[in-house]
Amino acid sequence: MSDAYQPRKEDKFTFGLWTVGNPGRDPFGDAVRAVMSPAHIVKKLSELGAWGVNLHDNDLVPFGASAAERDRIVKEFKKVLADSGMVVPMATTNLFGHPVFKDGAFTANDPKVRAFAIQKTMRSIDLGVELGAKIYVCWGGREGTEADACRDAREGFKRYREALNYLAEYVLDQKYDIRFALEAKPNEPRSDIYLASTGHMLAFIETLDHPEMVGVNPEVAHEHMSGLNFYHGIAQAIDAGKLFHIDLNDQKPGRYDQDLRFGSESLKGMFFLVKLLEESGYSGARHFDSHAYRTEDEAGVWEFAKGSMRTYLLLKEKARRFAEDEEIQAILAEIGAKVTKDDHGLGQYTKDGAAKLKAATFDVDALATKGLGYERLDQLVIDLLLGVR
Ligand code: GLT
Ligand code: MN
Ligand code: MN
Repeated sequence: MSDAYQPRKEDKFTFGLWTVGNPGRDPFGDAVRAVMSPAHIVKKLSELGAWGVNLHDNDLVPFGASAAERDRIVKEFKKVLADSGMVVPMATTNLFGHPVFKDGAFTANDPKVRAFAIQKTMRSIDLGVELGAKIYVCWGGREGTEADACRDAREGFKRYREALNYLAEYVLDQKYDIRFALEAKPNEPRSDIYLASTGHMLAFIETLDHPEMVGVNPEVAHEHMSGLNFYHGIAQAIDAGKLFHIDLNDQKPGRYDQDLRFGSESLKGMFFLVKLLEESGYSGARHFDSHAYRTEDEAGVWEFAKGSMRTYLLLKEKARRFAEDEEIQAILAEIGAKVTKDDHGLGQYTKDGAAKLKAATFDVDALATKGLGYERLDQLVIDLLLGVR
């Protein structure tokens, strides 16, 4: 492996404990790999060049553990982190695994379930803060329905909002330095999940009491499940100042949530994504939320982890070459892709200007028949990605 593609801490690559730790269980078959301890995962990932790990409360502390047991586990884990130079930039809560959450957590019909979900989340935020996390991810996997007769969907949003408002007040009250990142998914494990896409999340955030504390954590696979252009979604999140975190993986269109290795399926889309992340000044973690194929043993899991980071760095290098490619850049200048100060040719609105614009004549036929040359441009991108440029 060439050194140029060797991950470094500065690359900010992270993996969830649940990702490389995934033992390969699926709805049709049992685990194919042994469960790895968090300590082993942290050490291995550090050796491979990752920056940190992220976790759900129960990836580290078993459900129902006593306070003393929790404290012992956390103390030992902190030592492992320190010894291996790894950080925990993001934490989250498992609000989907236990049967108590079968009707949702924040949106469940039973108020006791909703209260339990808030209690579990507050404790999980405490844990995250103790480990140094600055981002708290909220993925509402069970916040949805099979039978829409069970509640007015508006009630679902209201409960979701109440929960997030409550948690934001908790964070403020505790003076924690942590922000929320909401993760959308259209379906699975529920038949339909509320707030199905990053776009839905962005709109919902503006209805919260503390929108400034809340952003998004988009996942490649989840937007691709909805047939959406992930690159566009990320651009919108960045434009809104809301890209707090990102889940990198891959997905074939129209299927269940595959959580495939980053870049293993949608190379071109992932190229534009990496280019955007790198050029936008996004400074958060590059988090891989994916897992190795079920065919793999532990060695295959580490190949998966190495491959995820390597592909990101390969695409980053391609983005650099795109920016330095004279022919590509000349075409971009020619077609008006470059952002200029007065890029709409409109300038600031004035009464006079609007009157002139209304009276102006356009050679519409010439504009309509002009070829734009995007075929040539796109082929140059393909040549670049396939290594002949
Ligand atoms: C679960 C889900 C992911 C979320 C994780 C955070 S858990 O694996 O499929 O997309 O990001 O809760
Ligand atoms: Mn995810
Ligand atoms: Mn997923």
